[in-house]
Amino acid sequence: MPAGKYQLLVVDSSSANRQLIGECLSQLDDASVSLAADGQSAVELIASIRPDLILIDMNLRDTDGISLVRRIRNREQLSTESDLNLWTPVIFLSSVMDEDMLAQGIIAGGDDFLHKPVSEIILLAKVRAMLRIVGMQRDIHAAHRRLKQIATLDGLTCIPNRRYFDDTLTTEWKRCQRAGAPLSLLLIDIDYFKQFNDAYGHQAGDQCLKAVASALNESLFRVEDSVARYGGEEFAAILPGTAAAGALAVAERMRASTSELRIPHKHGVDSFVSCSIGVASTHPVAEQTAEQLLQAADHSLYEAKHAGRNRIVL
Ligand code: GH3
Ligand code: MG
Ligand code: MG
Ligand code: MG
Repeated sequence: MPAGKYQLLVVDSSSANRQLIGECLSQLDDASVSLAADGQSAVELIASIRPDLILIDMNLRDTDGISLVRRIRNREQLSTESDLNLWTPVIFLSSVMDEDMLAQGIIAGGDDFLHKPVSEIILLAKVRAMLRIVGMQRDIHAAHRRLKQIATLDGLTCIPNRRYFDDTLTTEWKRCQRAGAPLSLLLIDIDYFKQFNDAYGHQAGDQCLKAVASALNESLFRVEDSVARYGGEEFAAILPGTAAAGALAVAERMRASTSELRIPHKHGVDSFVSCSIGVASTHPVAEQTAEQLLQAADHSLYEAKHAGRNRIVL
C-alpha cells in the first residue's frame, strides 16, 4: 500500500454534489480526492488509485450504492496481492432517510451513512474517524511485512533462510513445470569448515559464514534467482528458467568469489577458505519431484568433495 496521503474517492452521479463534497474534503491536508460519476468509472478508479476510503451515493446513474459496495467487497476477497486483508471503509450518501435501505447497505459491506444535503462538519468528522482506522491498518500492514521479512531471513548472514528456500522451491517447481521452463539448483558447502572453527574459533567462523553468504548473494544477477542458508555451512541457490550451462556459470562465479575473499585457512585448499558446489538441472515434470532434484544436487556436491573440493560437479 502506498504510504503518505490518504486517497479518497467520491462516487456521485450529480456533478454539483461531487464538486461540493470534493471541495469540502480538500480541506483535509493529508488526503487527496478523486471523483467518479458512475459505478463503472468508480470500479476502474478503485483498481488504479486503490482508495483508502470511498463515499458512495445510493442512487447512481448505472447502478445503486448497495450493488456497488457488494462488487467492491467481492473484489477485496479475490485480491491476492497481500495475505493480509485490508478494509476500505465505505460511507453512503443518501437524500432519503430509508432505514431499510441504509441497513441493507451496511449489511452489504458499508460502514456508515450521511444524509444529503451533507453537513460539512459531520462529513469531515466521519471521514477523519474512518481515516484513524485506516492509519492503524497501515501500521499493522507495515508490521506484518516486517515480520514476514524476519521470518524468511537467516539471523546470522541476513540472506534468505531454509524456510524461504523450501517455499520458493515448491513455488518455482510448479511455475517452471507450467511454463515448460528449466530449473537449476546449486548446493554450496564450505570446505573443511570444522577445521576452520577449530583453528580460528567459532566467532571467526561466524564472520566467515557472513562473508561467504554475501559473496554468493552478489554472484546472482537475475531478480528471480536466490541463494539461501540451507543449514550450518551449507547454502542452496534456486535458478528458475536456467538450464545446466547457465547454472554452471553461476556456480563458477560463486566458487571464484568465495576463493577471492582470500580468507586464510591453514587446513583449507591452497590455505584459503573455499567451497564445493553440486549442480542439478531439469525441466520439471509431474512424474518428478523437487526433492529428487535436491538429491541430485546433493549427489553432485558429494562428488565435488570427493574429487578434492573447491570445485563444481554437475
Ligand atoms: P567438508 O569439506 O567435507 O564440508 O568438511 P566440513 O568440515 O566443512 O564439514 P562438516 O559438516 O564436518 O562440518 C561443518 C562445520 O560447520 C561443523 C560446525 O561446527 C560448523 N558450523 C555449522 N554452523 C555454524 C555456524 O553457524 N557458525 C559456525 N562458526 N560454525 C558452524
Ligand atoms: Mg556441510
Ligand atoms: Mg560435511
Ligand atoms: Mg563443509
